[in-house]
Amino acid sequence: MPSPANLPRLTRSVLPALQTHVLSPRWREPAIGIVHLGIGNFHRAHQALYTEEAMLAAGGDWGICGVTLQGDVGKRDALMEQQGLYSVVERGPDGARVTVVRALREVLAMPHDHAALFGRLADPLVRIVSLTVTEKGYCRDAKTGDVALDDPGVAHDLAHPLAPRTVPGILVAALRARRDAAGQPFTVLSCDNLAHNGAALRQVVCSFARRVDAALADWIAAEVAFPSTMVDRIVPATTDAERATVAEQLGYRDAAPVPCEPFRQWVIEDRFPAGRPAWDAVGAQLVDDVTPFELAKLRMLNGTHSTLAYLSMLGGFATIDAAIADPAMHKLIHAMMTQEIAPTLTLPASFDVAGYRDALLARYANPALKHRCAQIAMDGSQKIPPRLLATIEARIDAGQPFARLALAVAAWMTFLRGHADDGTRYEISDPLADDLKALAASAQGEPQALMNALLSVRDVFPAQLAARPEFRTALQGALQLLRKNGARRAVAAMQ
Ligand code: CS2
Repeated sequence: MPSPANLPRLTRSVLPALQTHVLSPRWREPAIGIVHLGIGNFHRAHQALYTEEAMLAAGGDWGICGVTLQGDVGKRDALMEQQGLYSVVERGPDGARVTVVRALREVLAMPHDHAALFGRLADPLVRIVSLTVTEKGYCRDAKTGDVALDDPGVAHDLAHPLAPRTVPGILVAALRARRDAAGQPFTVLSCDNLAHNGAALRQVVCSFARRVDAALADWIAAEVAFPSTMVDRIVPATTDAERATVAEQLGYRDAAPVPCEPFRQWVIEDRFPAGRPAWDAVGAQLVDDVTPFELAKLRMLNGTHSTLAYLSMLGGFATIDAAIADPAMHKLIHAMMTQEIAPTLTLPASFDVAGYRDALLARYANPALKHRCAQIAMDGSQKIPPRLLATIEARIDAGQPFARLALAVAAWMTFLRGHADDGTRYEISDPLADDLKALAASAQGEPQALMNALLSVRDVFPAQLAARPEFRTALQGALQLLRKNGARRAVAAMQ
């Protein structure tokens, strides 16, 4: 197999030689109609692919300008050297399928490319600004849902509204320019794992705007659409395995391929005053209200993903497929979905919950993906509330047990000690890592002290939930179970 380093680079000039690896040979280079904030693997394996298919199905100038907000000029340069091209490496039980994606036309890196970005955002042909910036990218106050004024980036942007670096700062500056030019606003499309993600982003943006210009905030609230979406595709981080697969199948070097599973789903509230790609023509579901779909996914998939991740970081499973292959873990997750999570969902009669559960378990078991538990374990302070705490609150309100959900939260709390049951150390990657690690260390492994210390973190645990005796009792029991038995035996005991 050729080494990728010795192969010519993937560029648009070699596309004619790759016609068996593109969605269709019929391709017209589109003008840019979408700016996407957060040009990570997930966007490139999900929305960008849907958007290329939509253009192939129904035309339209929906080329994508992707933006990295982390100043990742290496990613920008790697993709721009390929003229925006990259490969999606779909890994299923029956092998790998490589598809070269052409919809990405430009990549910018903030803050370096500030002028280019705002030139794009001012262009009336840009009718959608979409986002995958992960939960922490919203700069959201967990207690109020407004913009977090104590966020250093927000403080900078409020002081320098014409040189923004945060999502709310950039969106407000761009929408102000649209209003001042008497232009039509773009639609703001959140594609992150947050409940009611469009409404959540709208509240952050409007509360930021109100601090800058109340009339602008009123205009945004009245004129700008923030549809919510549910996005789903398991997309691990890129490894050399993807670069090797692309080299083998294409005979060209791709510096930024993206691995993913075969499954994908996109449910979108259909509110696009300035128009949208024909996503509905290529499998996306355009609906009036995405809520049932987003809660099912957030709680059944993301909630059990995080459960598997933290129990595995303690119990020594490196990947999701290895964890779900363990009979006790499989039984725990199956029962958690069936008995504790599914009853909290309000779903259409046509929604086959048992089928959804079984499909998730099969997706987790995909041996080709090697989705690392450490990747899913990142940013727990941002993920635990929407994925697990909201479900627990629903169970308490219904007077129903939630021992497995409590074990998941206890596993995250225990994970913050920084080592597995066998002593193997790992890094904690989380916006609140320093505070969380210090609080966990202060408890010195004592379950009640650990619970009291971490329940005091208001950016994670609302005061009302932290005070509920049912929650404290279940959580303390789970912490004691983990401390006494370790993760694997605790899971076995939880059957
Ligand atoms: C995962 C998600 O890393 C994580 O937190 O739970 O990225 C998950 O793979 C996607 O939401 C699946 O659609």
